[in-house]
Formats: sequence, structure tokens, C-alpha cells
Amino acid sequence: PETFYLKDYTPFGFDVDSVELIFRLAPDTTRVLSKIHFTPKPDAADRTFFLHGEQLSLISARIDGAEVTPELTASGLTCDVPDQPFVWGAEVEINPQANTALEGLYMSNGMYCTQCEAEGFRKITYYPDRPDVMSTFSVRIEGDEKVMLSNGNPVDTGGGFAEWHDPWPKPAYLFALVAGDLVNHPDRFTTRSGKEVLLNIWVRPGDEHKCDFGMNALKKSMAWDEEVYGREYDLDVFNIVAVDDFNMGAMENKGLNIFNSSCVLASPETSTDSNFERIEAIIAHEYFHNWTGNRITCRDWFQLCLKEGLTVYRDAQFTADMRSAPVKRIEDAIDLRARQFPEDNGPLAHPVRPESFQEINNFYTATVYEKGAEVIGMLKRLVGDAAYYTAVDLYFDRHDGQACTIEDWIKVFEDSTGRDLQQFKTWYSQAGTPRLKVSETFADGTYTLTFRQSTPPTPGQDHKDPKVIPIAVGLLSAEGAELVPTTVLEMTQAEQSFSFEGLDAQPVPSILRDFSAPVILDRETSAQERAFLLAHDTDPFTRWEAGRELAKASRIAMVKDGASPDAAYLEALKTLVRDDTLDPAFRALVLSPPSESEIAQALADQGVTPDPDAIHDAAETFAQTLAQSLSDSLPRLFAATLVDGPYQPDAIGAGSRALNGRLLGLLTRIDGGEAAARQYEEADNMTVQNTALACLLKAEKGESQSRAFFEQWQDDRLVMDKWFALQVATARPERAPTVAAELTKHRLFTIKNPNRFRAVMGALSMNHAGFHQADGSGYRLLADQLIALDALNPQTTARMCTAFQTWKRYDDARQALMLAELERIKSTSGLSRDTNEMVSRILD
Ligand code: BAL
Ligand code: ZN
Repeated sequence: PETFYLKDYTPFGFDVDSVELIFRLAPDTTRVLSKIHFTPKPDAADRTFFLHGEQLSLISARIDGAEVTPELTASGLTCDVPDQPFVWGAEVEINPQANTALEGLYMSNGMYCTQCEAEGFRKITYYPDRPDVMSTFSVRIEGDEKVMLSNGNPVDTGGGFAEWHDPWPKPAYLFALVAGDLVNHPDRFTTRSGKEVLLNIWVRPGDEHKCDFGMNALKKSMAWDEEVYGREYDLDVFNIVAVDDFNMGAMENKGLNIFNSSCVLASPETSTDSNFERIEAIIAHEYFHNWTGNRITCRDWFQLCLKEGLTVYRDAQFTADMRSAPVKRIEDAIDLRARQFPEDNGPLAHPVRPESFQEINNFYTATVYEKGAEVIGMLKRLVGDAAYYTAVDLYFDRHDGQACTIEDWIKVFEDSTGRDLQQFKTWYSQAGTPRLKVSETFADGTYTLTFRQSTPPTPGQDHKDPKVIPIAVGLLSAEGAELVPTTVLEMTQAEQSFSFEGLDAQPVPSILRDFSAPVILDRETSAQERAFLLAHDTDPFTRWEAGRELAKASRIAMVKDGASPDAAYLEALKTLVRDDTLDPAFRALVLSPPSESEIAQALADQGVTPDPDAIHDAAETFAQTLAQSLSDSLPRLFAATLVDGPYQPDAIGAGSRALNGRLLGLLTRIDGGEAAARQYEEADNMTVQNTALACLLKAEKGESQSRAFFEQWQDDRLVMDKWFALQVATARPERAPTVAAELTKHRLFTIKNPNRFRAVMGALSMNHAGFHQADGSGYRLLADQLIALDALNPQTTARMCTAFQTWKRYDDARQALMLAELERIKSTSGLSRDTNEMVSRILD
């Protein structure tokens, strides 16, 4: 397969002045008629007229009305064209019904919908399908569907047709079309300059009652972007559509966002608190793309982080403002460590701005998105809040309507702050998670912290330069008083010291407050000091982190040395969980154990080969010991966190329910499932129902509740995804592959629906000891399923290959088993470019 390189970028030789499209819808024979107005660029170095096109049947092609015969290849066409402006016309036929890849125009439950990012438009018609080609689009949809939508504003509609016009020039990846039997949940929003915008959430009949929360989230997002970033909406209508079969979470098509139904539909009876939080964040994310992505887009796909990193950063700010900022920051650190650190430290490591790819869909990664957002956060921390917003305003002023690069982004910060950010740019170009080793001295009232940074080699990048690292530090007295409030140290060298003078005694440092940089902190310190920080640190992140480090140390000692659960840590947990002055959400986070995969990585980092079964046993023993040592107070603590009154999906209620759920998990270990069974019976919302079922299933006491749950919810696709996932997630490790295999034969399992596939196979890959069963049954099942899915949906297949990315961590026998499965996938005949690239990189 061809490899594309950032260094090879050349602009397209033509401007596209406008695009007119007519769609004649039919499930297996949709006709697409295009008229595209091209103007050759006078100064273009390359005037090759190449239009992308894949899986299209060309019926006819014209230039200025005269029929032409272009040269066709599997990836597009070339044609001789005039030296002056001309109109390209083409008629193609496509088959949405047969499109199981869910890219381009496809059908989901009888409804037409599109997904064009990154390169799906080329499956709709011949076009320069690259993000730096921006144009206005006029669309006419002909068909007998009840609702027919495209981007922009409605122009006209009548019997059998609907016309739309999008006045904002956009790249083809933001094109969208939806047609089907849909009902809407309408509302309105008045922008701060007084413009009235019609808002709609379109859903399948029967889902109307699940739109309210999403609509409110949309209105809150619109108001927030005006208030915080000064950005208003710019069309008369904003449409959101919920689609069941969707590879991603959602898509920011101009004026017509398309959502995986799991990321927009919500009701208290069917959605958990985490669902609500995620839906609010994704609605915000897609809405925020209207400025960071749509009005200003990417020059090429190597710049994906330009829109994604910034938009993730913006949605994180929004969530912090809507909910709890410390809780959001801790959740983001957990997520980054779970998904991005393994990527950055394994065979799939790539810079935030990659330099080459075979299939761009493989680069919608935690590195581009989440590390991309961390980079923006560091930039803001370094320049300060006011300078950040000044620079972003300059970005909007200078680049509105353009397709930009990371250089453009960095330049607005350099121009508006006068700083030289060239060293900072290495965050975009060099992969890998920096390690930050800390040492300290205290003499004559001066406390000195010395940091040494190093980043291990990553594929294709042996040498790493020192990065600019903002290290937020505070100093505490032995009594817990804050001696030095949070100060950002700007590290630029490989080794650097920072001193604090005038201290009476050696302070206790609190380092990397608010997770100020995506690095791994390496500091030898005592369990007493960690316990002190867990009790006294004023920064919620480092306070939580101290507990996390204690948890990890205890688990590692249990696995490595057969130690018992650390008594001092158990005591600290007991004190915290009983402390009613602490936010319940924070207490829930402190009680949440590190994942088994995280412990496996921590062991591997110490040169110890992780044994998944031993890690699982240690986790179980720890939880059981904690439950027993809290047994006197657990029922009372549990009862105190029950939330009275009707369910509200807000942060306060969610925090209490999170703590309630953690306590129920512990209580179930000592009461034989009594409280969980009662909670299941009394549940009036999905959060508590789901938690109770999870606790019961984990204790192998939930068979009747699981059946009841199935009976109650079998007609609700999204709730059934939870049911499928729970069976695998709660299964004992030795049972997990069998449970997952049985579920793939269930009458409600379908490989064609990415949500259902992920519910089962994603849950298997996350059941650490289950997936890594020594007999290889977990690996074999996943490989079987991936091979089957690849023929239908390469994008989702390739993404799920990441379950194997940590294969080098494990013992020789497991490595051999995983290698064999990876080789088996790779040798599958007709394997997609997506999966081939992923497996090849993992094997490299
Ligand atoms: N642009 C793809 C989906 C998202 O990041 O919003
Ligand atoms: Zn995005």
C-alpha cells in the first residue's frame, strides 16, 4: 500500500468555486449528479487534474457540457481540462445498501446517512477529496423519504425533493446527507447578536423522549462558546441526527451533525451518569468544531490535531465549567494513562502530528486527540490565560475560512506573546511520553528540586530533544500548611534545578499539580509522605495521585513479593471514605482502584513480566480486604450516599451515585449481594440499576436480575449494549472468552453494528485477565471476530486491533500466542489497508 508523507504536501492546482449536487436516492442504485466549478490556479506548480473516486460507477462525465472520457483508476480519475475556468459534470451510481464500511453514503435501519471524514466523500462522487479544497455546496435530494437533510440552510422542499445551500466554504469531509423516516425534537436559540437559530434533534420514531438532555447540552454549548471564546453560530438552522450504525462517536458536518445514537440519546431510565456526562461533552465537542475545524480547517490530514486537540481541549474546559473541574481533570488523567500512554510507549507510537500514514482513519487516536489537547493545555499554562485567549482570537481573525497547519497555530501564539515557541513545537513532532525524574536537596533554608527529563525511543525516532515542560509545584509544611502556592516551573533543559528560598524546614513537595504535563513522574518517596499528601494536599489532582501511587505500590508488592494489602493505605482509605467534608465524587475516585492493565504496565516498567492472573488475584484480595476492614461502617456509609428524590443527571447527584456504586461493590463482597439485590429491585434509573446488576453479576449472584434486565430492555438497542458488555466485563477471567464467544451467537448480536461489536469484543479486551488467558482463547476469539469484521468494516476492525498493542509486555508463551493471532490476521486474503497497516505496525 502507498504511504503518504507530510513532507510531500503540494497544493491542488485548481480552486473549486462552487459545487452543485443532485442525489436521486435508491437503496442500491443511488445516482449522484455533480457540477463542480473549477478555476485553474495561475501560479500552481502542479496542474494535474486528479479527482478522487472509489467504488463508483461512472455513468457519464462532461466538461462545459461536452462529454469526456476520463482515465479511471481504482482511486480516482484524471482528465485533460481547459486552461480557464470550467464546469466539471459527472453522473455516478453508488450502492448505499451494500455499504457496510459505514463510510460515504450508507444505510442504517432503512435510513440514508453519510460519513465523509476523513476520505469518505470520494465514495459519493469524483472530487478533490482533500481538506484544503474548500467550496460552497448546493444540494438537491430527490426521493420519497419523509425527511431529507443536508448541510447549511434549507432552500426549498416539495413533493419528492429537498434543496439545501451551505454558504460557508467547506472541505468535502464536512459534507453530509441524511434521509429517512425521522421525527424531530425542535427548539430555538438566540445568539448574542440577536440571530434566531432553529435547533433540531432528529431521531427514529420511538426515541423522541431521549432528546431533551442533548438539546439542553447543545444550548449550553452555544452559550458557552459565545461567552468563553466569543464564537457565535453562523447558520439559520443546526441539525443533529441520531444514527445507530456509526463508526465514531459523532461527526461535526457543517450544520448537520451526525451522532452515533449512543452519544446523543439519553433518558434517566436508559442512560447512566457516565452516559450523560459523555453525551454532554460530545455534543459540545461537535458544536465547538463549527469554529475549530469547520470555519478554520486542516490543510491536510497530518494536521488533524489542529482541530481535534483544540476541540477536545475546549470540550474539557466546558465539562470543567458545567461540572467539577478537579473531577474532570482526574478523569482525563486516568483516561490518558489508560489509552494514550500505552500507545505512546508501544509499537503504535506516533507524534501528535504524524509524518506519514497509509490509512488516515488509523490516526484518529488518543495521541492526536487527547495528547493533542494536553499540548494546548500546556501552552495555555505557559503563556497564561489572558494571553491564550488573545492568541486564539488572533487565530480566528487571521485564519477564518482557511485550511491551516500547526505552524499557523504556533505563529499566532508567537506573534501575540512575543515568545519563541520552536522548542515547544517538539510536542507535536516527537512521540513518546517523557519521564521526569525528580531529586531534591534542602540546605540553609533553600529547597531545590532537580528534574531530569528523558523520552524513550519510539518507532522511527531514536533521538528525542528536551521538551518544554510546565511543572506546577506547591510546597507544604509538615503540618499541612501551604508554604508555596502553586507555581509553574518552566523546564526547557534535559536537567534543570529550581530553588525556593527562605524556608524554615524541609517542605513536602506537591509536584505536577493539576496534571500540568502529560509525563510520567519518577520520584522516590516514602509511603508516609504519600499518605501525608493524600490527607493534606490542597491540589485535588496531586492529592488523588498520592492515593493512586499508594494503591499501585501496594498492588505491586502483593504481586511481586506476595505481600498483604498495605495496612497504612487501607487506613488512609478508610479515613477518606468516611470524611463527609470531601466531595463524594472525589471519594469515589480515590476508592476506584488502578486498572489491572495499569498495574501490568507498572510492573513491566520495573522490568517484571506481568502475570495477568496474579494481578487479578491481587485486585480481588485488596478489594476483599478493604471491604472486610470497612465492614462495620459500610452499610451506614452506603445508606448515606443514597440520593433522594427524582433522578437528575447533574454532577452532584452523579458524584453521590458514583460513591454509592463503589460502596455497593464493597458491600456486595460481604453481604452476599443483599443490598445490591434490593437496589436492583428499587432502581428507578439506569445508573443504579446498572450498578446493582454489575455488582451482582461480579459476585455470580445476578442470574435472575440479568434475565429480568434482558426482558425489560430487549427492545432498547443502547441498553442492550450495556447488557452485552456487562456479561463480559464481570465474568471471571477464565470464563470471559467463553462468555464473549457465546454472546457472539446471541440472536441480538450483530457484527454489522459497531456499538454491539464493541460491547462484546471491547469488553473482552478490557477484561485484562480474561483477554490474556494463558490458553490463548481470548486472543483467538478476538482475532476470529476481527477477521470476520474486516471484510465488512475495516475502520472499526483496525481500531480494535489496538487490543494487541501491548503484546511485548507479557511472557514468552503469551507473546507467541498473540504473535500467532496477529500473523493470522495479517495473512488473511483481501485484508483491508486499514487493518493491514495496524497489524504491521503492531508487529514491527
Ligand atoms: N471529526 C471526527 C469526529 C470528531 O472528532 O468530532
Ligand atoms: Zn472532533
